[in-house]
Amino acid sequence: GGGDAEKRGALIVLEGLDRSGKSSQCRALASFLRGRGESVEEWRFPDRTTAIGQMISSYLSQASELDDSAVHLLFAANRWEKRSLMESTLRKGITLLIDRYSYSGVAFSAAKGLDFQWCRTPETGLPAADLVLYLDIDPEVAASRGEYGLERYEKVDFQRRVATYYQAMRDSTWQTVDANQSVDEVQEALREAAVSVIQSCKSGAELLRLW
Ligand code: FDM
Ligand code: MG
Repeated sequence: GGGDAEKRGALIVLEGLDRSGKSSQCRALASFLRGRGESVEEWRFPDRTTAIGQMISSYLSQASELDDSAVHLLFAANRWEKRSLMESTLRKGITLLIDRYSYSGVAFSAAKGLDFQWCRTPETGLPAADLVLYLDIDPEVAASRGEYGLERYEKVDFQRRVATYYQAMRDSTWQTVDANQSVDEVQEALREAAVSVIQSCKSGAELLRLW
């Protein structure tokens, strides 16, 4: 244990169904943490800015078709192409707040009928989240939110299947927050969990790998 590990940032992931409020909660959580003097970067997957991300984005907006397994591997490759930047950022003491990660990768592809274990394999070796904040929302409530249904996976029956695969991946790093509550109540729950995991990463908690 050198000095670097003692000061590393935390890898915090927000997960949940489409329209569960992840993006706005991420933004609010980042500014809260910055207000406490933490260094924080907000990331999201898919990262649509890279060449791989553009293929994914075109697929999601239904402008192109791709084989289910091929697109699964593209989502994973989109994380691998960010792996070294993720690790060096954390080592600088910067906390990463990431909107979706490997858990989305597995849950959405498994919900299409791909084998759950096969889906996990290309994620193996990526940095594991120190904390997964799962925003638990009723798919019907999510569907009633603005602009739902524009992208490929935004259908209630599909999202219900996604939720069952998310449940299958829960481990000790997960905290489930009831996202049917008000925006402020959800934020309150996220803040507590985030502050505490940032502290344990500063005190030397090791960065683990999936899975
Ligand atoms: N999604 C996201 C996947 O299917 N696999 C993945 O690895 C990731 C990160 O892409 F429906 C799905 C989840 C969602 C869609 O995500 C776009 P955003 O958060 O709405 O951009
Ligand atoms: Mg979406």
